[in-house]
Amino acid sequence: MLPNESRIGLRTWVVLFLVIFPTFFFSSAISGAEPRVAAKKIFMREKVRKMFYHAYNNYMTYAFPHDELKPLTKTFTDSLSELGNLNLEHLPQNYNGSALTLIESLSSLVILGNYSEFERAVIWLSENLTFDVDARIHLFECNIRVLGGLVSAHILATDPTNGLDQGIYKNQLLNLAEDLGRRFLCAFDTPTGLPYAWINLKHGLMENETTETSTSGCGSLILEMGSLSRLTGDPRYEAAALRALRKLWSMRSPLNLLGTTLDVVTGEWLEYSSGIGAGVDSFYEYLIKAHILFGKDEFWDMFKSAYLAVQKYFRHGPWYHEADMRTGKATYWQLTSLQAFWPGLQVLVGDLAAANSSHREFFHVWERFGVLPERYLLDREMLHPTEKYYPLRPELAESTLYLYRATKDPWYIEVGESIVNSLNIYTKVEGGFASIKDVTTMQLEDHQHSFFLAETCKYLYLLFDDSFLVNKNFIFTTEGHPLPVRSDWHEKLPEIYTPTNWTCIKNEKQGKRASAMSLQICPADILSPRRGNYVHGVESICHVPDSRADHRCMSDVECGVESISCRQRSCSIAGYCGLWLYVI
Ligand code: DMJ
Repeated sequence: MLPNESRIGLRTWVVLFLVIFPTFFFSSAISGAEPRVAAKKIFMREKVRKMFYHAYNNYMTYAFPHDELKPLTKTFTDSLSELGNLNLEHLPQNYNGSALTLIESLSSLVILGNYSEFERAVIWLSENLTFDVDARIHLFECNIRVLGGLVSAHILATDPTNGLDQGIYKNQLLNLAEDLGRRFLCAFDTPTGLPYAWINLKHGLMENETTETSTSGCGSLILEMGSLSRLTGDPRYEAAALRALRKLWSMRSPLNLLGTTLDVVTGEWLEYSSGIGAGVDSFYEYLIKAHILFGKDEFWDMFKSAYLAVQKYFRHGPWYHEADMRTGKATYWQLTSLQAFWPGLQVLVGDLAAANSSHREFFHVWERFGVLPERYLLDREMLHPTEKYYPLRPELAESTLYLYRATKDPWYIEVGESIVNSLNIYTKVEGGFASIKDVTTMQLEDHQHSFFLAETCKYLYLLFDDSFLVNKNFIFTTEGHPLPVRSDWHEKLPEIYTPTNWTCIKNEKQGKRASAMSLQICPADILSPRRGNYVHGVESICHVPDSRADHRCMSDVECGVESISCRQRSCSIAGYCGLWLYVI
């Protein structure tokens, strides 16, 4: 059962949050608050400012223009190709970084009012940054960090109220963003429209690239790519992201649940269990934020159904476990650090009671360990044996900010203070802020993630001083980059998806294999050693027999040959075509 707020009507609360709350709350940015709280907020704001510059200056001294800082050894890591790359596969040989942390810091510099440093950064990026690099990148990570960072900073740079010298800025960041967006388009050239998780920035899609991706990987692109389309007038970015999102939504179960991983070529789920954490989190976030940013009912309708399903099947009191999308039955009872963003999302829809109760539980865990461990097994009441780390994540600070802005309850200021103190006690080192490898020993790890500057410091700063938001409506991308809510963006989105005439970069080495659509490589007839005869090659990537109304198969022959592997597809006992039983 949802709390009363939800029954009033979620959309009413979104409107309230965007229209009434800003007027009421922004007027009290710092000065209007009760004097003791106001004094604490100023004190804490300055503490966060120091944190930001300690992280930023060390990055600029020891790591720039490489991607991220290694604060313990005061050196750098060119980590763009490592993001989302758990097995560290296909790392580039000749890549020297893309100033990732600087790009991620741009919007924070504006929020902190440091326009001169912002200008310096813009000039450096426009003169030096290139995406024509032989690096395999994770589309989702590159989208939220680099494309989102550039698009947001471009909007901030063109806003005269931010005090930037308008003579200097000539759309350099937008040009860079557009170049990157064009490179992204190759990833969407699949039979389903669902994008590949990985592309090479220089060569496009690589040979034998994995077809596996995640729900957030397909469903969290619309804010950045939609904004890029609105800013450039080129509808392709928005159309590609929208098509992927629609396809993903069409794959939901009758319970309105989605899984966690899927295949972009076949459009089939690979992992049916999902929750609100890793691999899925920002999918929900982008549905509601896309509705706010682009004003389209379609996003709202998707969000409402998805949100209600989460509350129905994942929620257990203040906790959220995982469930099987097909049955709604609980699978994993785990608290993960990423889930802590959820109360912030609930504030956006006005589900304040639920938001508050979950936020309190996350904060109790923070207090117990000093920070939030990556994964805690709720059913066994113990830390996950290999995920005891805390990589400076922002999610708890993010939810605290949303809850404070919606309630003005000074308790959230205390929560923020506690987060700031923990970060300073446990993670601050001479060379920056280090991740925690193990929350039971507080052993450090030599990595300062770029989202510490893009999100963690930003949300904490805004908690204590939200003057940047006075009289303005922004949504924040999942990486904390602000995008303004503008009435002229509330127009119709392109309904028609036209994948023709795309000018994406193809992998020259691979020629025709750059596109999964062009993988028609199997011979017409294939000899099956199992049967000793020739099997007719159907050459369909995602073939389903259409002779029967329920699209089920009766025999292997009906399933044809899968054109990527040239393997005979087989008909399962349940009557579904797949590759799971026999190999030719
Ligand atoms: C950020 O990169 C984004 O918030 C993403 O959506 C998931 N979380 C990380 C930081 O924890």
